[in-house]
Amino acid sequence: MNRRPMNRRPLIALVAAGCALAAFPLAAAGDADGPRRDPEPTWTPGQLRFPPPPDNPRFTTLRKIEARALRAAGGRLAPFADRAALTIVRSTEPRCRNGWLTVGLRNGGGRPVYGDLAAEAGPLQVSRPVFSTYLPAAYEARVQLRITVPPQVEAGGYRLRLRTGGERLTVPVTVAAPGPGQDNLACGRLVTASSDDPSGRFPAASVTDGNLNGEEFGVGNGWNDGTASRWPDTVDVALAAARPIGKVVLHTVDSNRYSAARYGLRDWDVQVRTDGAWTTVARSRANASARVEHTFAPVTADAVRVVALGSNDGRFARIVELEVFGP
Ligand SMILES: [Ca+2]
Repeated sequence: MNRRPMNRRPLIALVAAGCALAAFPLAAAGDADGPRRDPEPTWTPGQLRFPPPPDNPRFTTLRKIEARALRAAGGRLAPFADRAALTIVRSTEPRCRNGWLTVGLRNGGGRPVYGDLAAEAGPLQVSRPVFSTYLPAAYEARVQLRITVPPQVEAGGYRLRLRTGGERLTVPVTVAAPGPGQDNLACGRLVTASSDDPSGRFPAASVTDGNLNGEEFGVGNGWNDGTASRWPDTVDVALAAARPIGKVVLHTVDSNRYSAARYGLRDWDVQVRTDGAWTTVARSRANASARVEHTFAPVTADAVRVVALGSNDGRFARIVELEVFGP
């Protein structure tokens, strides 16, 4: 894996927020995994060759939708979301008051089209108010959407409204006051890593920025160590004070291009610091998932450390977010 995204040929146009038309980068002619030919796009229904995922993390993979979803869409463009409702914990630290879901639009018609998906959740904020894409017949386009709770917004019930053409979809969003063990104690806290990639595109501080979007790995969200194929690597999070903790959640890289099973962190220990001494409280071995939750007997600690021992490609430690919770 080359950690630096490569130049891609423009294939599809996408209008991001602000409706500016942008070139849609696609497959590389080759990368560290071996040479790969660009697909020849033929947009005739039934003959479309599926393009590999774009490298640019701002864009989403197109994939063929199921016959059932086609029928449900009634032969038209329709918005969709990957969950029926969303709950966001109103964390003590404002920057971690956000939730994620996958949304998109489906083309249930018989012809390729350009489609717009509008997303609005006032007074909550959405990371992408407009998602617009070329969409072949019988395809869907997906994008990760972040819903952020502004500081002045209190706990309560809100709604995410999705709209494409005349079709609408509403997703209830509950903003909940943090209950026991729900406040992420790592959010916004100081991070210290054993090494950093010199490019500056994998800042260790992004491990506690509340951003869980693996698609932004390599463009500012997620830590990548700077010592290829050398282990262990460590990343420490200093808590505000000594606190009882009982759960640590590690998010490794997992995106359309860089799957956890191929590039994610595989083996690690979780340590906590009490009175200056580090103790191992949890271990992960042979992991292939994007998210791993460790629960352990409550312990009072003022810092948490991940000792990275191996990744699925054997090259680098990659962590998108580290969350720490009380018991
Ligand atoms: Ca992050």
